Amino acid sequence: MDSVVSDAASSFGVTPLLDEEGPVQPWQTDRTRAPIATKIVVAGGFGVGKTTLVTAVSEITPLQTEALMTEASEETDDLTATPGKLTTTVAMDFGRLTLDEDLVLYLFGTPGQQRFWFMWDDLVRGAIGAVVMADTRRLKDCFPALDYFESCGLPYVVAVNHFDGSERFEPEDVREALTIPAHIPVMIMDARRRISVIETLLSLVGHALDETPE
Ligand SMILES: Nc1nc2c(ncn2[C@@H]2O[C@H](COP(=O)(O)OP(=O)(O)OP(=O)(O)O)[C@@H](O)[C@H]2O)c(=O)[nH]1
Ligand SMILES: [Mg+2]
Repeated sequence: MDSVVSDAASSFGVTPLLDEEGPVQPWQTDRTRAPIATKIVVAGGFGVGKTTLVTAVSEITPLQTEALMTEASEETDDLTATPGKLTTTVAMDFGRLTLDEDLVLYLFGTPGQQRFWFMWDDLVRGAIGAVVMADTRRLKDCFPALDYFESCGLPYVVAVNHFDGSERFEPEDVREALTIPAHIPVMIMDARRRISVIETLLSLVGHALDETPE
């Protein structure tokens, strides 16, 4: 792990959780079928559901670097949209998902708060693409992530995490509001539902393949 990340994790008293990998799968030892490992970044504004997404699909106990939020951050961290939120990511989330036995996705969730954005350059290194999460109640929070991936040229998809009780919009409405180009997938999803997250990740993998020169 990157030293910045591990330093940050230890200084916040975060304990990486133990791996629960289960028995070795046949494809893991079959040398003729080496799985392709890919790195995917999950980004978006504060409290949009990045940690929830990684946790929903990871087949290993996800590594989390959550720190309790205190009154000290009251003025910077707006909890209006997520009143039940008690913790925030201070370094990264990490999880793994095997798709189709030959494709392993390593998921790296970014910290949402602006004061931790200096870690993004390290987190995105080697990634094939990014999921930019958005919440329609605070769409502008995803602009920094969109700008970041636009400027570094990393393929991305936009995943609108639909929160219960918030108004439901069509993907095309969100595309227009965020001025997302037509070739970039925009989808409405639920970060808590594994199947919904897998659809989002498959769409990113397909999009990244389309965007990457042969
Ligand atoms: N109703 C609903 N709540 C959600 C959904 N996704 C996440 N939440 C809740 O919203 C809060 C924010 O989730 P997190 O996954 O911690 O958000 P995050 O983007 O990782 O936050 P930071 O790392 O602090 O930026 C938590 O209290 C979740 O339980 C969703 O799809 N629907
Ligand atoms: Mg988080």
